[in-house]
Amino acid sequence: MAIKDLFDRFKKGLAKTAKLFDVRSWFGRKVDQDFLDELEAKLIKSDVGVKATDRVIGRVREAFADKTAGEDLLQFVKDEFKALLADPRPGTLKVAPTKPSVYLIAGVNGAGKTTSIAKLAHRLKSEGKTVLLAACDTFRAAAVDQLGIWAGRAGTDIVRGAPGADPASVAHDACDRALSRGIDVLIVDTAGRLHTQAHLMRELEKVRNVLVKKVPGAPHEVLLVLDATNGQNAIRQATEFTKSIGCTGVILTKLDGTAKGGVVVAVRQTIDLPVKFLGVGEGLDDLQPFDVETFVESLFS
Ligand SMILES: Nc1nc2c(ncn2[C@@H]2O[C@H](COP(=O)(O)OP(=O)(O)OP(=O)(O)O)[C@@H](O)[C@H]2O)c(=O)[nH]1
Ligand SMILES: [Mg+2]
Repeated sequence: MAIKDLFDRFKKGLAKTAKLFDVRSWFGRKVDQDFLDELEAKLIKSDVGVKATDRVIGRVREAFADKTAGEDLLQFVKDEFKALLADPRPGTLKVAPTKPSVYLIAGVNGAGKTTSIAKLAHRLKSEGKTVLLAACDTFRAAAVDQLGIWAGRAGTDIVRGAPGADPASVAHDACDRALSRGIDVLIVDTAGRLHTQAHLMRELEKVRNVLVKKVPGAPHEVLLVLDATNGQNAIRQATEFTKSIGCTGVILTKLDGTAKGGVVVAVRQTIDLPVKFLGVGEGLDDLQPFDVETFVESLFS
């Protein structure tokens, strides 16, 4: 995708948070206590988190107290955000040396797991890769159907079990099929669950163990899907999920529906997981690889 398209999609997806920040309204104002209080309230509201907010406000006060807000202040705040988001780890998904690469997807109910899988499958297919989906959310028949419909749209194969089947057995069959057909990427969908539901967390560990046993080095990514509209609650979920299944990255969804786009900063600052993708809409093309530069520019556009 061209850089401009990428920027436009981010901009559209982050419009609500950008509107909250409303940088044009800063210009020409004196950087006094009122100004700093307002900026602080906006940062908190965007769910950047208290620590990051304190840092940005402190630094702005130091550098701009009693000056007039303009382009230089905006640039300063953008640079602060870029520093808060900087991550030396690659934003791309790990690719296994031998096929298939296996990605396990987890998260609470309704976070956007199945939709994100469809988008990811679509993206990987457009890169020329073969993709297989495993419908390990056997809890509801409708969940399997939903993934089936998405698989159809994205043009990928799907392995499904009977309703109520053991998710681990579906994972087992999916690994067999991916291995025998030389599939590039296997993506495993799971039922939504709360970290407090011990039996469901054990079920997830069981699925994970099957992947470990069946495919060398798998799962190559354990992606936690977080709903950005949950703001700070999403951070709590991430901490707990990481404890039990060892997540390797985050997909943050529904940024288009919220002014809490700052939660990306909170994810980076409070849980030590790289943000890999952002969901910015319900269409197949609405999953964007996370890029600090584009993200920050869109947030303050
Ligand atoms: N606006 C918007 N909606 C999204 C995005 N991602 C997912 N959704 C919507 O969120 C709802 C739930 O998405 P699912 O993909 O079914 O969520 P899930 O995590 O698989 O849900 P369970 O399997 O029930 O736990 C659907 O209506 C999606 O269309 C996004 O990035 N933006
Ligand atoms: Mg689902």
